[in-house]
Amino acid sequence: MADKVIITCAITGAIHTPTMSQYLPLTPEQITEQAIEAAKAGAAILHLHARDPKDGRPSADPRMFDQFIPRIAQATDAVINITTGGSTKMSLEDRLAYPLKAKPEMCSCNMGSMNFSIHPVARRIKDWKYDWEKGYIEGTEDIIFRNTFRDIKRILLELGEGCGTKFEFECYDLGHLYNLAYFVDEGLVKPPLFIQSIYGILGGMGPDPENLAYIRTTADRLFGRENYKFSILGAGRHQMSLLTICAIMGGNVRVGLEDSVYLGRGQMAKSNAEQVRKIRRILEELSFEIATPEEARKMLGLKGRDKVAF
Ligand code: KMH
Ligand code: ZN
Repeated sequence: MADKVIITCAITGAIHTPTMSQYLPLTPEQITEQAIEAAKAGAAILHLHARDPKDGRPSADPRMFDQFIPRIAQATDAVINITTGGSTKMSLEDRLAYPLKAKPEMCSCNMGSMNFSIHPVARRIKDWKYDWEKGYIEGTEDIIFRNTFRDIKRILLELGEGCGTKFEFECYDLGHLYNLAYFVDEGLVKPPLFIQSIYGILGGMGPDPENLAYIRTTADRLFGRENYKFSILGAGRHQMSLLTICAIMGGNVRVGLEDSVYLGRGQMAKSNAEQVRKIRRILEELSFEIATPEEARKMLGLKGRDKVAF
């Protein structure tokens, strides 16, 4: 029997800024409310970043995470997945501060250094809500998202071995699968793996369906299909169509305002839950079943909510 489909919802991220959507959750209250609603709509995993509530800029401050992670955990049984990517401007030290404190069941782990840019979007925006946004978005033209082998090793050792945290391996390019295979060979990563392949970020793979097939067959060859769960996210307007293809290929899906602020062509998503409900509707029409948080824990070999520190 085919696996049920795990829906991950990435609630706010660090790519979009307040000007890009009035619905982007910024404050602990907004993040809490949208995360709970997304879980109720069917998201088994909630991928979470923090922001400064004063002006919505990305934050790595553990005091910010502390204002919403325990509240979300109390209200839902969804798997809490905390970013270690943070934003491209943060140091690894900062990116790891809250994950090491919280020891969650799952964290993201970005599998290579790369250009990671959204600067062309700045040309289309005339009025910015906050001062920091324009420079932040334009500045991505000249930024490297740093994830060296040593950085990744540190995450795997300190969070993986040290805290029993498993990872959402964020792979933006074919080479990132080979980087992951290197760490499997080194014995630092053990199955089942959760591979989140990413399409449509400027600096990574484009959103062509052919790339999906190529990544899937390469992952089969490198890891063996029985040893990993496949998931994808499509940035921006490619989100829903790529996710549908991925499910048909036996994979899992990630939605959320972190990856796209749209629901459909020219239509803003009014909440994260709205995107969860849309992909759920599509998948259920195609006779896929949606995994509960407990089923996702089993599929991904997670340590369980009773072993986290929040
Ligand atoms: N925003 C995604 C394209 C992370 O948080 O570690 C990548 C991401 C990175 O979610
Ligand atoms: Zn993220």
